[in-house]
Amino acid sequence: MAWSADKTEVKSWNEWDTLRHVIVGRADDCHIPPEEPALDAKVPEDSDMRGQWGRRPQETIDRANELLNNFATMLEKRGLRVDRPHSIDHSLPATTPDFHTDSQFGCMPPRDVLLTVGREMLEATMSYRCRWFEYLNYRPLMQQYFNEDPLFRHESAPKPRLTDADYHPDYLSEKIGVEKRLQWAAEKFFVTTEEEPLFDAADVLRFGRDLVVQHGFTTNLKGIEWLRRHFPDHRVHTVNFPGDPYPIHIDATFTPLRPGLILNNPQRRLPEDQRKMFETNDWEIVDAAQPAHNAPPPLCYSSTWLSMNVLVLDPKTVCVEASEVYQMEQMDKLGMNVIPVDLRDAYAFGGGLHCCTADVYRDGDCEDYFP
Ligand code: DAV
Repeated sequence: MAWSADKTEVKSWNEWDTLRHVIVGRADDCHIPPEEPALDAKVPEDSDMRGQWGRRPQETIDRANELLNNFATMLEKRGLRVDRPHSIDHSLPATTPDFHTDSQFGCMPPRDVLLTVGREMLEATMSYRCRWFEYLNYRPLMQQYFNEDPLFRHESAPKPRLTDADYHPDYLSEKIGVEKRLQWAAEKFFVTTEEEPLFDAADVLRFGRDLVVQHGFTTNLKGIEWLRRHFPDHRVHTVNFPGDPYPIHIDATFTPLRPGLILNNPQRRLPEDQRKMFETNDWEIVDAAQPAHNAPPPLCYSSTWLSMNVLVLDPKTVCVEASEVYQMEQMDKLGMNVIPVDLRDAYAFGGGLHCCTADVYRDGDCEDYFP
């Protein structure tokens, strides 16, 4: 049955079928959280974020909200339904019997927290203490979907304890240096241990029957095993991108655009031994274009490769950040219609166009692309 704007239905099996209903994050009350193990490991040693924490400056929050609101309005004008989270108070500390941190993170980006697989939305465990309660920003929407869609499955992965046993202390010593980090990443020695299942939703890409999951700082092997047991009808594949010294989230590294075509970050190429399922099914993996910028904007956790963090609206249409001229040009050559979206001043809040959204409904069903 065709999608209708008057009826809430949760369903999305992949990253590219026609998007009808989406969540767009908000920058409200976003904080730079205090130091904690897994977050520290992600912040480069020369970053302007070292040693800073507290509420983000109001003018940056206002500017990011302006861009996110414009993005939401543009999507609505194209006929999509757009929902927004309800910000909790992120200045409050997060305390459990196992840990304490003095502030939280924000209600950006939703892609990190919510994983939509078919008729289910799954709240990820998360692996940063400051993000432990982040799902609360989305609970009003989850309740609404639960009330309005009789087939919606609202799930939450087991909350992790996040004691010190979850983190390798080696990663926390100052000035490890990029070379050492690259070596550790190649050896699959990450900041998180295998104490308990951990994953962020943004480490997972959905290809119908297949889920491709990055093993890195924010997702450990137990987290991937948990996903495998949780989705018994799926094949779950573990991937690594050894060229990334700060491996969190797959969506600035590996970007499917449509069946048969994936962009791969040329500094973080998928190793040969992990390409088989794509190659034997005639999927093309092409190097993404270079980012247009030499450095991320101020107070930003992410790398310049947010250039390839795009939102696919349908297999022929893609939203690309408006300053990413090389990425837009490449999309055009690949036969995509490009919608430029101004978002760079919101990057600091946790990412680009894919990050700042979460799927609620895409057309299409669960297909087997790798038979
Ligand atoms: O390249 O810094 C950013 C991913 C955000 N979800 C990077 C990864």
